[in-house]
Amino acid sequence: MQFSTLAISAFIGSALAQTTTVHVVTVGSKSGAIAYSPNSVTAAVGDMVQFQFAGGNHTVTQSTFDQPCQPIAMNSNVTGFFSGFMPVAAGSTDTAAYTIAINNTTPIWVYCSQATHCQKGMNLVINVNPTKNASRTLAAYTALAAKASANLPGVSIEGGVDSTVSANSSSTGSSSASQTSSSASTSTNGATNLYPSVTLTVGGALALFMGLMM
Ligand SMILES: *[C@@H]1O[C@H](CO)[C@@H](O)[C@H](O)[C@H]1NC(C)=O
Ligand SMILES: *[C@@H]1O[C@H](CO)[C@@H](O)[C@H](O)[C@H]1NC(C)=O
Ligand SMILES: *[C@@H]1O[C@H](CO)[C@@H](O)[C@H](O)[C@H]1NC(C)=O
Ligand SMILES: *[C@@H]1O[C@H](CO)[C@@H](O)[C@H](O)[C@H]1NC(C)=O
Ligand SMILES: *[C@@H]1O[C@H](CO)[C@@H](O)[C@H](O)[C@H]1NC(C)=O
Ligand SMILES: [Cu+2]
Repeated sequence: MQFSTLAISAFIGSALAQTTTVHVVTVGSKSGAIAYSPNSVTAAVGDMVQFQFAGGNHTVTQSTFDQPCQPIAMNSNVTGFFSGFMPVAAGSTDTAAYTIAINNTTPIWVYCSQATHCQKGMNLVINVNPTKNASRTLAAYTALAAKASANLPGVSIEGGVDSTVSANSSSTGSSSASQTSSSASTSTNGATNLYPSVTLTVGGALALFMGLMM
């Protein structure tokens, strides 16, 4: 399985360091792929999954297993997450990213709500658990998706944090503070953000910590 992990070191002052594992998923591609890569992620509680929009105009939308191309809030009491549409301009060097926090190991089913991408198999699972229910595999989700009569976006953009990662230089990402409690900004130090194994430094942690102390 193609599987990338970033280590984030969050420094609060110089006294305390904390490491968070970030699983990177590439969304689309410059050549027009209608896919998430990888499309199955295993993540522990406290990890993050970062979707990096590499090309096209895609979304990350959470659904139930049974209704693959509908936002999860339509079919359950879970609010879920929706990245909104993330068009990538031709020739852009910065990559928009959308990062979610993993709060439990319940399987998370994800689809792209652009056009018929959900039906075409632009689907992903986090923490698939066929031991718990053998019917609930990614292949079965994709088979249900293929039969969906409509592909619906989320009602509002929520559940994750937006940032920007740069493919070729040190850059500072900005996060959207309203979406999760993790509002530290990130910066990359490498040129290999799409298939990375780099260390991110969470520069905002100190400011956040100081803010909490006031
Ligand atoms: C949400 O639904 C689940 C069952 O699907 C139920 O166990 C839970 O109590 C519900 N939570 C709320 C806040 O209604
Ligand atoms: C991206 O897709 C959405 C939904 O189809 C559309 O409304 C929006 O105009 C698209 N953006 C670009 C820049 O093509
Ligand atoms: C397993 O998943 C299928 C598909 O969602 C569902 O119909 C079935 O009720 C589930 N079985 C159990 C034991 O939860
Ligand atoms: C995890 O919890 C945070 C804070 O409540 C929430 O914003 C986020 O959407 C949750 N993650 C998932 C995958 O539901
Ligand atoms: C790096 O990005 C800048 C814009 O941020 C761009 O002008 C430059 O061409 C890029 N260099 C490479 C090697 O991609
Ligand atoms: Cu798509």
